[in-house]
Amino acid sequence: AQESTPAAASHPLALAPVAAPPASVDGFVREFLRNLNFERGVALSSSAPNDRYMALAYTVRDYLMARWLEDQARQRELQAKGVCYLSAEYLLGRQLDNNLLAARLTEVATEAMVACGIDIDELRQQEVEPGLGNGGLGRLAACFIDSLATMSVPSIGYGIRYEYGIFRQTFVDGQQVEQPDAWLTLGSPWEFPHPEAAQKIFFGGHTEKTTDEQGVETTTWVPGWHVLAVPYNYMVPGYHNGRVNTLRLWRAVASNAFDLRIFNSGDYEEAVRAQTFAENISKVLYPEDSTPQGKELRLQQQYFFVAASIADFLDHQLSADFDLENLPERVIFQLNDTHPVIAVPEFMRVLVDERGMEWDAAWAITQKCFAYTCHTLLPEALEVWPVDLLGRLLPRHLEIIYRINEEFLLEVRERFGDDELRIRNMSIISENPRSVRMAYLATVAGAKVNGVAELHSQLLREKVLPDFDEFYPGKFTNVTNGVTPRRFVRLANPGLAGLITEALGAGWTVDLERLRGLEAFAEDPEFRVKFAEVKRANKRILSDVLRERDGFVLNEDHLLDVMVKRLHEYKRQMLKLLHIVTEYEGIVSGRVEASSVQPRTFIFGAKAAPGYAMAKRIIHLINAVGSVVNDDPRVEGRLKVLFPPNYNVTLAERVIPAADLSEQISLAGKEASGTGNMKFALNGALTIGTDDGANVEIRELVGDDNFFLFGMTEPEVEALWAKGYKPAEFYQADSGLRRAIDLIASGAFSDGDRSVFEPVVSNLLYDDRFMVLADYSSYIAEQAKVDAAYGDQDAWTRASILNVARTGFFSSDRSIRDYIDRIWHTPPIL
Ligand code: B1N
Repeated sequence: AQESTPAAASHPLALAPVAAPPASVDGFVREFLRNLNFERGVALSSSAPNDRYMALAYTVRDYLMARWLEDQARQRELQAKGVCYLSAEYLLGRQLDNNLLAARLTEVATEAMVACGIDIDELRQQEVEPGLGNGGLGRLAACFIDSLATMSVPSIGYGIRYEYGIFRQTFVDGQQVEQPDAWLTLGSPWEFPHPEAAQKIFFGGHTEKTTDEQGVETTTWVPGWHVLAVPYNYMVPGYHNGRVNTLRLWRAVASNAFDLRIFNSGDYEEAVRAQTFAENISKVLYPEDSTPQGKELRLQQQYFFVAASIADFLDHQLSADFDLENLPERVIFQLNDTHPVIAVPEFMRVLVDERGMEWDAAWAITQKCFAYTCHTLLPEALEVWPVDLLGRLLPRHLEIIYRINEEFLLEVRERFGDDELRIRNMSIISENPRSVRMAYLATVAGAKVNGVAELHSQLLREKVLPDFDEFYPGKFTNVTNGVTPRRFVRLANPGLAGLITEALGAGWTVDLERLRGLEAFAEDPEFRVKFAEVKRANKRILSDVLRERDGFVLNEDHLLDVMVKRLHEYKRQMLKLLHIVTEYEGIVSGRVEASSVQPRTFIFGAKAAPGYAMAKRIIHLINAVGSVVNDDPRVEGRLKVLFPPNYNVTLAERVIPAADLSEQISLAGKEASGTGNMKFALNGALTIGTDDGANVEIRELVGDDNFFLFGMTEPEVEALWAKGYKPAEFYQADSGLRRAIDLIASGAFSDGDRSVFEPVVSNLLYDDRFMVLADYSSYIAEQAKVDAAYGDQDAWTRASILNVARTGFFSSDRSIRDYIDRIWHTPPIL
């Protein structure tokens, strides 16, 4: 639009974006057929389902387009303070339903498809979800951009357009096998590529210092190579507010100039190789969750996307005459974990080297323009980059980091004297091997640092960064995570959504605290019946999905006990498994009458990082236990273990609304927040959980009577470590635990081969870093209470309603409000 010719701009039709087509069934049908014919080049009669899906998606876009163009223009005109959310991951999930809902088009589109003789459900199934994230951190980013749009906060999400998202998980003989996630192969109707707006991103080379006549020293970076960053824009429509924000994901493309040089040398193969090398940068999402790999390509990805994003913001979002001194009143860059932290030295480099600003002025601005969210407590999960790697890839940035560190440590000395131990502990550079601690760099640079749940933020201050908390009073804060009620209640659970609207009216979707109004309905027997019917209907829907998808049979009378999350030892899928094996062992040993067992179906969903051997063995064991338990006639079908492969957002939307029991059983002090825990509670599952992450806040809100608490508290965990933890002692002391572990060790789940799961067993007995055995007896006792409680269905339903009524706090709209109040200070623009 900025570059349109005067002639084009003077045409009366060109003065504003083309209006949306009429929001009628007829209008929709026309637009759909136009797209099918003109964009897909097919007639309805000869179209494939993918053609129809694409045309439907294009049609939804067409309805959003005018608003999107207007909002982009307005955001530039107003120059109001806005958020640049920098995240290496966005786990978006399918777009079609979300965008239909936001644009109030669901009914019109459904009727229009009926009029065309098309089953819209079949088209929904066509969409391959963009899985551009690993788990909670990436899904949180997706919830946040939804809330930012819904709350009309000026903002833009920046990230990477991975060609391959999180791998597709399959099981072969019960073991995980990863397949590439080729999500782009059938086309991607939701994105708008802009190759003409590509940014050059430089790497490598060396720096040179020059001193002018006045003795002023300047540094220039002479890079060794570069790639192009091509932006792909996605619409992020707010819910029913007519706003459409932007998510901008960068794709790496080889630059022509670079290729040409090699090509001219006559080496064609080398030219192609160079192209492949460049385009590798956005090829694949690293599948490690909470465990950084420290690979060079990963650092390339990180720098690639933040450098492109900063340049994009400074070059294209600011008005031409913008005075950079005023940046803190104009933008806040939110760092989603340490992955984008290289943005800090990049921002300094741009201000000082490219824009000629004095170092001190630039640093003062930087310290106001960044804020950092930490998502972990696991020390091994805090990213560090070896200095030699950084120096090779980004020599100028390493110099800048050194200077930031030097001046920071000088300040520390001024305050605390030459306390060398403290200095060493606070240095951004650690020794052996010399590395940059990215969390420290983010903490020094950030205006604010936040954890993601109350307990996590407290432990972050007290255990992980205590010296920084002391040095920077007021810098640390908390923003408890949240989830979007649009996707995870309205779309995932239409039955419940309808019931809530019937009871409370329509406003709850954007004001989730209104769910409080359901407390009164918990006492209404008729409402409880309806509520229980919704849960049952959701189980039926899940049952259909699992039959179709995996050939599983789900008994809808069972208590549905669900543990879905990444496979990680700290999350303790093994504890869940020991419970199942204990129940099974009780029956087959004859100590427990099968007919007296509360029928339960256990559902697992979990991907393991491909290089995480123990996690993969645990997956194997879950499948092995499942195949033995499910087929043993002595169990009389009362225990079932289902592990659908490839758990993702799409499956979550079916599993969560059907669940009775939500498993949130991490070792206290290890799960930063959790967000699945919130989704389950909002959909009426009761939680069995430890005092960890946001479980603490869930329990406070729903009340002790409506939450199954077990296990050690974080201080108790600390005390047990201090005293000396010997898992074998717990094994000796509890006969149920002994029998369960012995059964696994006996080869009962591996055709008598004791070696297969020996590493899992000995890890538990002799190491057990996450204290599974220490919490076992408390977990088993609490599960007995779950069984008893489920026996009184009406009381269970009441507790379930109270879970929904009291967890409105966990809307991501509230999280965003907290970010605005405590960190961003970016008022919504109305
Ligand atoms: O972030 C979520 C939290 O709810 C979870 O408790 C937390 O485990 C999760 C490196 C991570 N922390 N760290 C990561 C992901 C990918 C990666 O490469 C670390 N994910 C979390 C949202 O706050």
